[in-house]
Amino acid sequence: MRVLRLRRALGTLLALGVLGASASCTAARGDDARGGGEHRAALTPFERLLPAPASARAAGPGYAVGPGTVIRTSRGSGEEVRRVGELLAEQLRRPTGLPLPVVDGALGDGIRLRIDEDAQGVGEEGYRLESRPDGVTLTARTPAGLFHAGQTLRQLLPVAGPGTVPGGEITDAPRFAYRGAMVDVARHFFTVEQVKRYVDQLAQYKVNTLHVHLTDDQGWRLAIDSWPRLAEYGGGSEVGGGPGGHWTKAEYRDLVAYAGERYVELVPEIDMPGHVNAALASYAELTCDGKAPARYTGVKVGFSSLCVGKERTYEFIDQVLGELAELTPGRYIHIGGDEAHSTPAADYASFMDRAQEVVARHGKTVVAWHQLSAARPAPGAVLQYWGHDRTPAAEKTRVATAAGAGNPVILSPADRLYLDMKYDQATKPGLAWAGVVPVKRSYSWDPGAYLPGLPESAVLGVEAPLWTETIATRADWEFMAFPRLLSLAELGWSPAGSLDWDTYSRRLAAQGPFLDAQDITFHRAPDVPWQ
Ligand code: TNX
Repeated sequence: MRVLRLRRALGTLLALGVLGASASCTAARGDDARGGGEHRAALTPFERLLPAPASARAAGPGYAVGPGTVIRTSRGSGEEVRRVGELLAEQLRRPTGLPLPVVDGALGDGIRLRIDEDAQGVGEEGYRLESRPDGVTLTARTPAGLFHAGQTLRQLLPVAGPGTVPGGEITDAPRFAYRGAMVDVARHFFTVEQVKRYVDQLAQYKVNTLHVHLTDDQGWRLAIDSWPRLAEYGGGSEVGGGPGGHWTKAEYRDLVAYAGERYVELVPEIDMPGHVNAALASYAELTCDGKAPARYTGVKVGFSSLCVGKERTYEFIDQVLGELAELTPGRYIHIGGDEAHSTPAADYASFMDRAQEVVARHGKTVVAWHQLSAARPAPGAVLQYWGHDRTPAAEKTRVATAAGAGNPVILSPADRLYLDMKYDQATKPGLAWAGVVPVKRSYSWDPGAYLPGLPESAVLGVEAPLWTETIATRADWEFMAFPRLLSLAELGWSPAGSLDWDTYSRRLAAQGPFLDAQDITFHRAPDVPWQ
């Protein structure tokens, strides 16, 4: 019975061209496929890929990675491709135990990285991977595409030891341009080293954006030269009364560069006009009554506001956002705009008008939480939707209407993609205000047909935020993110036609050993058939 269901699900993928011709798949599966009984056939490496590629066809014998394997980049492709090759070598050395030198010269056996600006069907970020006995060729239009190809290659090899990349061909490209995660380093402080570890985890599943929530009532985490007390004093607190902390500009630059080398763009957020108690505590001149509040270590939201009527407020945001823009090679600056419950609606709208102007003046595109749609989103400003099934229809309509007027949307439904929601009532860390979110629920929805009136073309992509009111350790962070982060990765990358829980859950189960090998703490969710 189970086998039958599996066959049907695999059949759907085959029919959609996701897994290629059935004959070659069966051949590649070999004896496993005939294993029968109540044992499910083991997935072949092509079938196991997560996120599922746009198309894959197993055919013929593959390439055995061994002691003689080299990684080839050609001088003509430039320094950046060389760097992608070096990084791939570094990532493959540990699991394979092989030296994998990176050499100049595209011709010859081995793993070859090549840029072809005319490559078809791969877009800006996609790639082609061809595996034959004489080698594996990765082809892309951009170094980013080659990087993603390398991440696919990692999954085609065994968790440990050398192995054979199965013969065949993959042509792959993402469904959405924006595939993001967010981490809140304000409620609890995390070091740049900890965030870098997350960057590695994201990049490996082709997630290309990391939104960092840098400021909130409980702490200000980034040094700003023109307002030094923000980090020095406002950074010295966190939820629960711990010491907090902040990042220097040098540390932040280092994080930006580290992420950039892995094709992860940082989107920094300074939340305003609410969520600003740490700033008000640091500078009394930012409050309307001139009295600085105490630092805050609780978990309430919506009680603080910048003083909308004061000109000093706008000098403040101009200087802060100016310094932030200067640290940001990426396109976006996130200005929050959520839960401004203590800012009257008219004040909120006039404040957000000016804040959006400031961002534009510093050459960046605004991202804001979808509450901005109730004010006046600037042309091109991106709205991040964080509603859920019980969000009033009128609020959803407002977002869809703004999208129709030219404001692209990032979807972060709280009851699907909020990584701080509990898996079930027994989950120790986490909140449940949007409901509990089992792994299946995080996966089983379609971003292209999610909000009424919001066409797929207006969806920039998806993002999974991790708020940290209840999360203070790396173990809890990873436990909440994994494996639901992989739902996000697949929803963002894979074609709509390949989204299918039955096959996905088996592919996810196959990732277990890879997560274990990297010492990633994850929730062994009961709805996934872990081996
Ligand atoms: C809502 S989502 C918030 C955050 C909280 C989060 C907890 C959003 C834009 N605001 O301030 O941390 O819920 O899940």
